[in-house]
Amino acid sequence: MSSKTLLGIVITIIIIVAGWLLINRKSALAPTPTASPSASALESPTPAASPTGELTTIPQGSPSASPLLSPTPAATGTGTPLPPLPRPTSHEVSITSEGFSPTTLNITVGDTVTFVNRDTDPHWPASTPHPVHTDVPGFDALHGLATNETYSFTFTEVRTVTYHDHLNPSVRGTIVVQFGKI
Ligand SMILES: [Cu+2]
Repeated sequence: MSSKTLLGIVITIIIIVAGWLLINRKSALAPTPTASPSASALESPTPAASPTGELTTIPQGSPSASPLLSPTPAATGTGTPLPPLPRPTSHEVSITSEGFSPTTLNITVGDTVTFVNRDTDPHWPASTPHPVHTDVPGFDALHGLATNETYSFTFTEVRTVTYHDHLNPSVRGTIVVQFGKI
């Protein structure tokens, strides 16, 4: 009986001690997270304080820094009317036995024109003059396009471009590259 009672007391003490330790842990853990935010809160004012310290020591740094900051919101303010700026567009010129269609195409600088051979015979779009194709460097399919084959070129200069079918130089076309609307 007495040993059982003793055992019961010991177990009770163990449970109490265990419970006490558990509570202590929780209470010890609880302040830790609250302590770390407060520590970070203490750290954040510190760098904020050091720039102000630099500003007083180096006055040149503060004027250059503030003009840099003020244009940023000004740029976002002007950014609102910017969406109307033209976006590069793709255009298609089909090639048939009758020639290029459309014969004259108006595009905006930066736009891409894709030539599609809709004919059974091969066609070779290339820049003026024949046969060197040097007027618009790079504007040259370099081979006769097979049926349904495409060739794309992006026009980056504001100008009127003339081109032809290298396999039938009398077949010509014009692309008018215009400024984008601002
Ligand atoms: Cu040619």
